Parts: sequence; C-alpha cells; structure tokens
Amino acid sequence: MAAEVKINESILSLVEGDITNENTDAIVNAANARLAGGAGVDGAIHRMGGPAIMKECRKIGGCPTGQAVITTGGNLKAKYVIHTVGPVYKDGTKGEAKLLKSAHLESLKLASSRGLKSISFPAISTGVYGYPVNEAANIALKTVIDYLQEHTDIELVRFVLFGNETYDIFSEELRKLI
Ligand code: AR6
Repeated sequence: MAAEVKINESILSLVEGDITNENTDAIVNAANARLAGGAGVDGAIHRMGGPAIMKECRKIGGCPTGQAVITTGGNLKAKYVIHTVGPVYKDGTKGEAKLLKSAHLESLKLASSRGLKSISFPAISTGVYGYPVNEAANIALKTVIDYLQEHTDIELVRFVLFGNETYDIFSEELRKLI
C-alpha cells in the first residue's frame, strides 16, 4: 500500500513496511534520550545497522526530547540514521504535541543542513511511548507538509508505517490535511 502527494516539487509518501529496508539518504530512529538502544524501531535499526551506529551514539552521549542527532547508517542501505526522541505520552497536557512537532522539525532541519535529499520517518512515539496514533499522525504530517512548503531542498519524505492499522490512520489524517 502506498499514498503520495506532491508539495511544491517534493514528494510526501506513506508506505507500509519496515524502515530498516529503506534506501533514502537517512532514516529516522525513534530513540530514547540516552541513545541507549531499546525495543521497537530503535532495536530493529541497531540490529540491522550493526555496532557502528551505537559506537557513534555513545560518543554523542544523549539527545534531549524533541531534538535530533545524526550518525552513520552502518550496514543499512540508508547512509545516515537521524536519532530523534519523541515525548512519552501522558495525558496530552504535558507539552507532548510541541515536543513531537519539534522531533520532526529538528530531524528535517538536520537532514537539510547535511544536504540530504530524502528521509524516512517511522511513527515516532506511537509504540512504547504511547502517543495516540491519530494525534501523532496529524502532528507528524502537518509538520512535514509545512516544512516542504517552505523548503525545497528535501525531495522526498517517506513515512514507513509498521502494520496496516498505522498505515490506514496516517492515510486518513493525510486526507484531512490536503
Ligand atoms: N519499521 C518501521 N516502524 C517500526 C518498526 C520498523 N522496523 N518497528 C516498530 N515500528 P517504538 P516510540 C513502529 O516503540 O513509541 C524504544 O525502546 C511501531 O509499530 O519503536 O517512539 C526506544 O529506545 C510504532 O508504530 O517508538 C525508546 O525507549 C513506531 O514504530 C522508545 O522505544 C514507534 O514505536 C521509543 O518509543
């Protein structure tokens, strides 16, 4: 399954799949603030990418919630991994939306600053961190759409969604936004 929209000259696409197979310049990792590795997409990226990624994460040391850092992609097809830290969802009144927006925005800015042309995101914060998928999808998609409307350097942003339930919710939220 796939959906695609054009924003200026850039493409925003949604696919169902495993982000560790992506061949975009960078893939985004839903990391934790210690960059210590973990379950979910973080575990999958380190498993597939090999120890070079963790070696750089240790050197960097950590990443505050809402910020982003970049490492090699190791053995992955993607050249780089951008590690960002989404918020843990409590009740929606603890600044979660602002932090989730910032996680996406800082990842995009980092990709731009490195001259990257394509980037893939997972559904940050919607697994272990408990963010309701529809709310997270709205924030993630809106942040990317706004960014691509203002910046033309990134040619492709892809959301790689694990399972058709998450894919369907992202598709629905995208429909509402365009
Ligand atoms: N490709 C794409 N999406 C995936 C993959 C994959 N290979 N594996 C899981 N997902 P989560 P979070 C989806 O829990 O909520 C870790 O322990 C998953 O189905 O990976 O931001 C970190 O170290 C869900 O839709 O990230 C942190 O401690 C989405 O990715 C914490 O979890 C995000 O789920 C971060 O939690």
